Amino acid sequence: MRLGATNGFGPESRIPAGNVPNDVAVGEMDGDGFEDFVVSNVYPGEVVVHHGTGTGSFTAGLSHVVGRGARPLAVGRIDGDERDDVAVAQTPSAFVEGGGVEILLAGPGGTLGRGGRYATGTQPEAIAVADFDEDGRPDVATANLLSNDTSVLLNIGGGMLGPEARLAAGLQPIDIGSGNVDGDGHRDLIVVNRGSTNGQGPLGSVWTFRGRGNGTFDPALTSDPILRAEQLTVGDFTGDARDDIITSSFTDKQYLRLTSSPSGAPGTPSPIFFGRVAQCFATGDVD
Ligand SMILES: [Ca+2]
Ligand SMILES: [Ca+2]
Ligand SMILES: [Ca+2]
Ligand SMILES: [Ca+2]
Repeated sequence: MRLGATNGFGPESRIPAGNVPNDVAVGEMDGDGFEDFVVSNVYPGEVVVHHGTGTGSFTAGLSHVVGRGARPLAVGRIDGDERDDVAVAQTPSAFVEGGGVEILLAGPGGTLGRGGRYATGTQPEAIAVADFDEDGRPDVATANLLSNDTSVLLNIGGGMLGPEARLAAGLQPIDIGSGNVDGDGHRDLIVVNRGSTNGQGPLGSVWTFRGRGNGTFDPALTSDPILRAEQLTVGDFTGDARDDIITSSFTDKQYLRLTSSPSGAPGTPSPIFFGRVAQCFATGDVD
């Protein structure tokens, strides 16, 4: 971890994680006003909370074991109180064949307690939390690598999710995000699929699903092919109030920007940076 300083970042400090850390998210887990963070560890399948002290240091991790294969996670106020909760995708799963999502509800002091477990498509590889039906309660969506679809699970209140709805999302969807790609105020879903990795099928592409504001989505608008797409991040990079997409082409070793059109369709992938291996990244206000 590096703390932001006046001119860049301070020195690195390392915080021990568990065995095979997979994902990390920042949230406010205990309601004390200081940001905390959570880490998922694939083995033994746990989510670990580190509480911020407000001075840039964090408490030793509080582990909550969820079972094998805790992988992508996201945070949000699932049960509507002042503490962020965790949605963590698991695969393979002890509770459902293929994959699923477990909700961990933050209690007083930021300890995690078990919420519900919900089936998703096979091997949920990425997870997003956003309010798709505009009822003020955050909902959950996953990108399911091996069932070639996305699962949308709407929050039904009381910290619980309803059953999944599936949307076909191309061959091997690998990352998912949410934003407003058409500027209409409704949350949209954005999925990147990597396509065939053995040359026997289609290339990858970015798919945008325009949200209707009620938890359902229009049929996907798809981008031009991308060689071995891997990750995406969503943000308004052009200042036109429509969210755009940056993804990476693992094979071409480059980042691509897709500028959203007024219809919400992903634009033509255009290179913005060449690196050695473009696989994993994020954007933010770094200055
Ligand atoms: Ca806190
Ligand atoms: Ca909560
Ligand atoms: Ca909702
Ligand atoms: Ca929209």
